[in-house]
Amino acid sequence: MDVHTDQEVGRESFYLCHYYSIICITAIIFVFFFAGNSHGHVSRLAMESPQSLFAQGDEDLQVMKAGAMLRKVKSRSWKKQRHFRLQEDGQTIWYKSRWAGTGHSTFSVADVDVVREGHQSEILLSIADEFPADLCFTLVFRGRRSNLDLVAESPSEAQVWIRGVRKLIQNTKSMNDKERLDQWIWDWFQKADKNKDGRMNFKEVRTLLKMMNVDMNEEYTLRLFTMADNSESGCLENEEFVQFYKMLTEREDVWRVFQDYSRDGQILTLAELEDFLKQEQQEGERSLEHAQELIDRYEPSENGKDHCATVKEKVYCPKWQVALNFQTAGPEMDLNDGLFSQNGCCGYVLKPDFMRNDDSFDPERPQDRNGYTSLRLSIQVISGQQLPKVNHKEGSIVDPLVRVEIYGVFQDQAKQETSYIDNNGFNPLWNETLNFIVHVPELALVRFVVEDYDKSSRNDFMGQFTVPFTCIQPGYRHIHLLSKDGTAIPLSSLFVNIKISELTTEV
Ligand SMILES: [Ca+2]
Ligand SMILES: [Ca+2]
Ligand SMILES: [Ca+2]
Repeated sequence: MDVHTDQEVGRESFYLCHYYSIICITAIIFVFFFAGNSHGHVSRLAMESPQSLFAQGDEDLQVMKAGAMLRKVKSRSWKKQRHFRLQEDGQTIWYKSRWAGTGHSTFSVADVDVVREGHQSEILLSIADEFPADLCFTLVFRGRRSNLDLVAESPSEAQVWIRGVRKLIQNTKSMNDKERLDQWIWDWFQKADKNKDGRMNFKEVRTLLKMMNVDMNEEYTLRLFTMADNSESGCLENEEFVQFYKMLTEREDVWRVFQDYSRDGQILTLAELEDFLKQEQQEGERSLEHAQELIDRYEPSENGKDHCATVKEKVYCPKWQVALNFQTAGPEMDLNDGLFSQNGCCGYVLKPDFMRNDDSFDPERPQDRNGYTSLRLSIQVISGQQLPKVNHKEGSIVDPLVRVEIYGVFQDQAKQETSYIDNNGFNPLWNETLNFIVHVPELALVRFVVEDYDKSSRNDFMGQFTVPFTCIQPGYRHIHLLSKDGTAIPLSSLFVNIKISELTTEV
């Protein structure tokens, strides 16, 4: 278990944040992808990766695409030549040893946090006598993945890689939501276009769905495919594929929430959105302001404006599609929302008041402390989005379940889980509510774990997210899942509705 209990840490005056996985419960954000009119007027996506387009115009990146031999260093005695190159997508770095046959490794520049120049790691420092600083650099990854220490053949070669990777990181960071989504769709397209003709036939689509962790019945798949194939060519080209992807990612669960708050089911007015933020998200005073911000941000795009006359102060809901944009609410945005932000991101949080100033607190008997109130935490686990695969075989699809675990004082330790959903890691719907009583919320951690159910062996871990109870915001939220090594799993999330109330009656 990678979460420390709070009895352990609570006795210190301060407890360090990195005991916790970084937190990311993002505010709900409505983005309505405008399907436009019946002629399938969707935003254009050239079937070319945005990163790849970026890479085309840059000299360093061209050199990286051609590839180079770099020495990978793991210790003073382990330093081996590997062939590194940037792949066509302008995003993936591929490397292999000369002896590895077809075996190779890859990583995405999106997972690289920074590039350090020179002897800026213990390992590179340990070989400083052998390789001068101007040949050495370190790629530092997000999460718990270990650094990659590299030595180039010449200082100029080192510079190409240092500058190149930095540019790619910068470019990834500056991509807007639309570009990120385009990149994402493009990546899927590349993976699924087995015969590399730049079009998606029905067989490729079937394979794609399995790669995306969904076992969809053939008839329904064919229906979506036919709907998306506007040109009736029997294949999905460019925009048609985008259309298909959008149909796949339609969100019934979100649509229902929208219906609850929209009087006519088409439009959410400023007042209705404010109402939603106040009632459901419990945003209080900020609701109106936030509602206005959301509307300004997600008002119909140019396409949408053509279609429906724009009226300020309204959020439109297209007839056939409501999509929530969690895909793109990436880790960058979320990381700062967590525990660190409680105290200006300085890396530690003050121990709760009652533990510093109140002798009546005994973790074994929380009821005895002054001002004790316990809380009811009710988590409706609604749905999952694009959960990761456990087994990379194309035909293998997960049977996901969600378990919520509470860590805290002895009385608060608890676990509860949903049932599992057969064969659907793409858009499973649970709609199950898990209830907990928390006696010392200040010391409680809430961990969401997703597992692949297995009847004949232990369940497999799929993803998790852990958040201090005090950082939980009630309401409809998306929880972005992290992998075992603590890196974000792109687009993978749980949709939940969280309610916290004071417990008035004895249990
Ligand atoms: Ca094809
Ligand atoms: Ca077509
Ligand atoms: Ca299974």
